[in-house]
Amino acid sequence: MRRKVILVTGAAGEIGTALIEQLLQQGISDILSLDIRPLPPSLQSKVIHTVGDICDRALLERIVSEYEIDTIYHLAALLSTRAEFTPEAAHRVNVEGTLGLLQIASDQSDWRGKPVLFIFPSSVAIYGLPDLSTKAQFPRVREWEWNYPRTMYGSNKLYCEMLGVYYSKYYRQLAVERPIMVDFRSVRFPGLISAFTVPSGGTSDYGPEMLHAAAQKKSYACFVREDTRIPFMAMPDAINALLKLAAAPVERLSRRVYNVTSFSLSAGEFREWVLRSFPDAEITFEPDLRRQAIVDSWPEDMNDNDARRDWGWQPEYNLERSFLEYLVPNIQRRYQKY
Ligand code: AKB
Repeated sequence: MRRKVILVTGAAGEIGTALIEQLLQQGISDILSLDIRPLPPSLQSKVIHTVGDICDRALLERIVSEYEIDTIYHLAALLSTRAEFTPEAAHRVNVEGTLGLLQIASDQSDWRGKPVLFIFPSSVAIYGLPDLSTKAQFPRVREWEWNYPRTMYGSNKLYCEMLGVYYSKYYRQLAVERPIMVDFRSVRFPGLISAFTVPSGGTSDYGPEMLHAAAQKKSYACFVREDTRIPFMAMPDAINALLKLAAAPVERLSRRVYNVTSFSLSAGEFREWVLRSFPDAEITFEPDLRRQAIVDSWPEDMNDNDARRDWGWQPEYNLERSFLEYLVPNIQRRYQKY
C-alpha cells in the first residue's frame, strides 16, 4: 500500500514554510514536500522532503508510485518581477509545472475513485487596469473584472486558474465514461507580508522589504511612488485562507477561484506604519518606472464578498493587528542583534 500524503510544492518558499508549520501544528505530519531547494533546518526532520523540479515528470511519477496523494498545495511559482526577466522559464514553471500536477491529480482522482483536492494560490497580478484613472474608477474589483494581466506571471496565474476549472469540470468531457474530477480551488492573494521571511522576485515586495530593512537599521529606497496603493495581507491570514478554503464543503462553493484580501494602503502609508515602530528608519522613494507600471496595473483593493459568504472567509489581522501584533514584535525579535 502507498502511504497517503499531502503534497506541498514550493515548500521551501514563503508560503510553503508557513503552511507546513501550520499543518504540523494541527497534528498533520504526513506531508511530502517538494522544492528545488532544501527545507529550512527547523522543518527538515518533520516532513518527507524531495529536492527536485516540478517539471520533472519522471520525478512526479516516482512520487505517485510511492505515495497516495490526497491533497496538493501547489505553491511553486516564479513571481512577477523575476518572471519578466525570464518569461519562458516562468511559463515553464508556472504553467507547464501546474499542468503536470493537474494531470497527476486527475489520474490519482480517477484511480482511487475520489477527487484529489488541489489548492492553488493565484494573485492580484491576474488583474490589469490600463491606467491610473481607471484604477481610481474601479477601486475594488470583482473576480471577473479586469482580467487583463500585463505580466507573464499574471498571465500564467490566470491561465492556470482556467486550467484548474477545466480539470475540475470538463476534463475528458467527450469520453464515454467521465473520470472522477480533481477538486480544484484557488484564492487570489494580495501582496503577502511575513515576519519571518523576506520575499524575492515579486513586485509587491517593497512593503515587506521596507519593514525588514527598518528592523535591521538599513536604509531602504522604495521602488514605487508614495501614492501607490495595492492590497496586502499578513502571512497567517494567507495560510488561514488556504486551509479554510480546503476545508469548505464543496457544495458551499459557488466558484472555484476567490478573491481574498485584508487591508489596502499606499506605499507612503506603509512607510508611516513602519516609522511608528522604527522611528529612525531611513525610507526614501525612488520609483523604478518599469516595476511601477506593473503595480499601477493592479487594483487598489479586491472584493472578497464571495469568499466571505461561501466559506466564511474573514481576515484575522487587519492593518493595525498585522503591524502591532504580528509583524513588528516578530520582526523585532528576529533582528534583535541589530
Ligand atoms: C508578486 O509581487 O509577484 C507577488 C504577488 C502579488 O503575487 N507577491
